[in-house]
Amino acid sequence: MVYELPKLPYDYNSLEPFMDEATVIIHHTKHHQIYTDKLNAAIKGTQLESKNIIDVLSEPYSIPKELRAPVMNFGGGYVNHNLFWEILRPNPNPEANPNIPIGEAAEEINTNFGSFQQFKEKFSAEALSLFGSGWTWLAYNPLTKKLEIISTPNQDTPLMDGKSSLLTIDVWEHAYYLKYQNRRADFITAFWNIVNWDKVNELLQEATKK
Ligand code: MN3
Repeated sequence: MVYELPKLPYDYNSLEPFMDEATVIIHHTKHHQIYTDKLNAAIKGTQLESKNIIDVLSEPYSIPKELRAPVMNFGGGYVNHNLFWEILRPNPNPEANPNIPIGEAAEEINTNFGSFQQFKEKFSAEALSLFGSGWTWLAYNPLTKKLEIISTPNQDTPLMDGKSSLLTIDVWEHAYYLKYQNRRADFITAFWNIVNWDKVNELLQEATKK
C-alpha cells in the first residue's frame, strides 16, 4: 500500500487559540508528511507493502527484523498523527460549550476513573511527566475490558500491546513549542478544549465490539 497524508477535517487556523495555526501547519504538512513519506520508503518493495499498517503494528514482532525500527518509527508516526487530528475539533467558544465526554465514553470514564475531573487530572499528570518525546493515551484493554491511561515513547502506539487507542496527546515538543515554548502544562490544559468526544465515543464503541 502507498500511504497518503490525510487532509485535516478542519481548517489550519480553526483550533485557535488552543493550537495555533503555524504549529498545526508545520505539524501536519512537515512532520506528519515526513512520517508518511518515510513509511512508504521503508516498506517499498517489501512484503509489508501488501499489508495494512494497523495490522502490521499490532504484531510488531512479526515485522522482519531489519524493517522493525523504521516501520515502528515511521508507521507509528503515521498512524498516531492520523488519530491525533481525528480526536481534535474546533471549539471557538469553550465557555458556551464546555467540552465533556458523551455516551459510553462518559460512562466508562466515570466507572474507570471516578469522574471526568479525576480522569483529566490523571491523564494530564501522565502527559506532563512523560520524559522526552512521546504520547499519552486513553486506551481500551480488551483483556481486562478496562480503560487505561498510558504513555508510549517516541512513535510507539498502544496497538503494539494489543490495545485500542481512544484519545491521545502528542507531547513531542514540535506539537506545542512555537506557542507554548517549555510550558507543556499550558498546552495540556488547552488540549481539553478541543477534544472531539464524539470521535472518542465512536472509537470506544468500535473497540468494545471487537
Ligand atoms: Mn507530532
